[in-house]
Amino acid sequence: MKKFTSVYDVDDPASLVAEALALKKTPFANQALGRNKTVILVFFNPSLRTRLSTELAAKNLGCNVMTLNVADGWKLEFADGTVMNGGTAEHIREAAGVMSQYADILAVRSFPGLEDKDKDYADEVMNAFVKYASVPVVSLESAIRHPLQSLADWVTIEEYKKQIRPKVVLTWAPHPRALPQAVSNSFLEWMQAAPVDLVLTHPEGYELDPAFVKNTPVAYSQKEAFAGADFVYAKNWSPLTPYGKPQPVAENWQVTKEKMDMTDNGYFMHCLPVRRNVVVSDAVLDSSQSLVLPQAGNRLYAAQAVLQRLLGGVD
Ligand code: AN0
Ligand code: CP
Repeated sequence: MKKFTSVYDVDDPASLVAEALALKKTPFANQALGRNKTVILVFFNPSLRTRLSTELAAKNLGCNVMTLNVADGWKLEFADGTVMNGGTAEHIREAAGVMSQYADILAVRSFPGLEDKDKDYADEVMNAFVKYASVPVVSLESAIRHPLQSLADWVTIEEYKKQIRPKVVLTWAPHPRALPQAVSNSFLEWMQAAPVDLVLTHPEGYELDPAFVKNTPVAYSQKEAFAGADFVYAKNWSPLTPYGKPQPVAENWQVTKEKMDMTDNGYFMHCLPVRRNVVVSDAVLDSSQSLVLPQAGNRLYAAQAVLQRLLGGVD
C-alpha cells in the first residue's frame, strides 16, 4: 500500500479489517516496526478522535509523532503559477517537500469549503500532498472522504454483526450547520466492498454524488429503510444542489427510539461529534443499542492497521 486516501488504495479491505481486529488483541506487538520512524499529522481543521487515535496508533507502533495545526504555520498556496504577493506565504510544493524530509508518513485533514462543488470534489489539498510529498500520505478526512472512519466502522460492524450478511442503513439526519458529504461518501465506498446489504435513505434533494452511490439502493422513506435493519448509521450532510446550502425538510429525520424499534433490534452508529436530540435522541444514544463509543475506540486499531501497512509491516 503506497497511500491511504480511499478504499481503492487498499488491495483487500477485508484483510485490513482483520488486521485491525488482530491489533486490538495485541496492540504493542509491533513496536519495533516504528522504531526511528516519524509520523507527521497536519490539521487544517479541528479534530478530537482522529488526532488522538492516530497519534496513539503511531505511538503503539513505536513511531515518533508530530502534529502541526496549519493555523499555527504559514498560509499555504495550492495553485500553480501564482504570483505569490498576496496572503499565502509558502507553496504546497515546498511545504509537502519539507515535511517529507522529516516524516516517514504524512497524514492530512482538510475539510471542503462547501462553496464550489467542482473545487471540493477535485480534492485539491489531499491530492497536492499526494503529489508533492515523497512519503506515503494518509487521509485524516479530506474534502470528500474519511477512509479511517469508514475502516473503523467496518471493524465495528464485523464485531457486532449477528447475521453473516447484515442489513446496514445509512440515514441522513438533521444538523444546524452545513456539513460535508465526506463521511457518507466514504461509508458508501467501504460498505460497497463489505459483505453487507447496504441501503441509503435521505430526504429528496439530499442525493449524494452518483460516483459514490453507484448501485446502492436509495429509499426516500426512512421508515421503509429502517425495517429489518441490523445497523443504522446516521450522518448529516449538506446538499449537492444548491451546493452546501441546507434546504428545509418537511419530516423529522432525527433517529428516535420509536424508529429504532422498527429495526431488527438494530444497533445505532455515528462517527461523532454528534448533536444530541438533533441528529439522534438521548434515548437512543444512551441505550445499549448505541455503538458510538466502541466505534470511536476502533478508530485506534483502524489507524494502527493502516500505519502498520504503510511502514511495511504487512503487505
Ligand atoms: C465533520 C463532518 O461532518 O465531516 C467531521 C466528522 C468526523 N463534522 C462536523 O464538522 C460536525
Ligand atoms: N469522527 C471523527 O473523525 O472525529 P474528529 O473530527 O473529532 O476527529
